[in-house]
Amino acid sequence: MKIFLITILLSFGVMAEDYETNYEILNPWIREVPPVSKMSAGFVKIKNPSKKDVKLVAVNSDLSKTVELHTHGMVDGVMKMRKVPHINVPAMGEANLKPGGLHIMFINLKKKTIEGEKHNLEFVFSDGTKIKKEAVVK
Ligand SMILES: [Cu+2]
Repeated sequence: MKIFLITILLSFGVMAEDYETNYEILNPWIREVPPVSKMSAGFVKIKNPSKKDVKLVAVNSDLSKTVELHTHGMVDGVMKMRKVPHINVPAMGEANLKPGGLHIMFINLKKKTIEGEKHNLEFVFSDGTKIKKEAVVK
């Protein structure tokens, strides 16, 4: 009986640890743009409950030909976007992609963005984790 209980506790321990490496993709959304627009942006909050820092290295989507990770910054007094190689998601912390800051850039849209429609996004992390999540157009 004792051994049986220990076995159960051990397997719970393993499950808890597995769960901790699951990154949370919260409220992903894509900005609705006029049909003539070739670009749109996406936003999301990513939580990292694990004890290791991780990087968001890519987002895959069939919404556009190219998907990049971008940030905003001042260049000669003008707010400009620029591509970043990855976005850090600190251990026990989060990355917040929001208008005016870090964002997902959809370049050369293949589809129209229509409010309420959903598009599949795949978030790729530096440790090889891939998470699929639907993002809604707003
Ligand atoms: Cu951008």
